Amino acid sequence: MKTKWSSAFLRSLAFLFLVTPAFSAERTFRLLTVEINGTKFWLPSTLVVQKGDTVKIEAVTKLEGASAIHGLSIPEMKIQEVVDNKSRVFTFKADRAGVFPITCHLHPPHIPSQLVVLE
Ligand SMILES: [Cu+2]
Repeated sequence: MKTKWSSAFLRSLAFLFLVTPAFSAERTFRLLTVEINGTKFWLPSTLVVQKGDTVKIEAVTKLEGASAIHGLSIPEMKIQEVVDNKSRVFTFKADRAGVFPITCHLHPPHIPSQLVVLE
């Protein structure tokens, strides 16, 4: 008897997930520039959001001196920021689905990250 109740409960829960419409939300990420063995990149390297979400990024570098200044660019979202060791916050709307590179426009050889916007 207990198994039947649990099964019905799980089916109801699955139904709720299927009929509940996706709605946009604010997604917040904290990105850091790091250097490992002479290679610089942003961490986390992948940001995943839903189309329509408002994306809030707090970016900062943890590197010292002149190498503390880096770019954070997502051209498809019209984002191009210069970031140093003071926290910088910016917001944009993920208005189209796809996989978009996040690069340092000041130093193109840096390893790109990616923004994944799900449909
Ligand atoms: Cu850079």
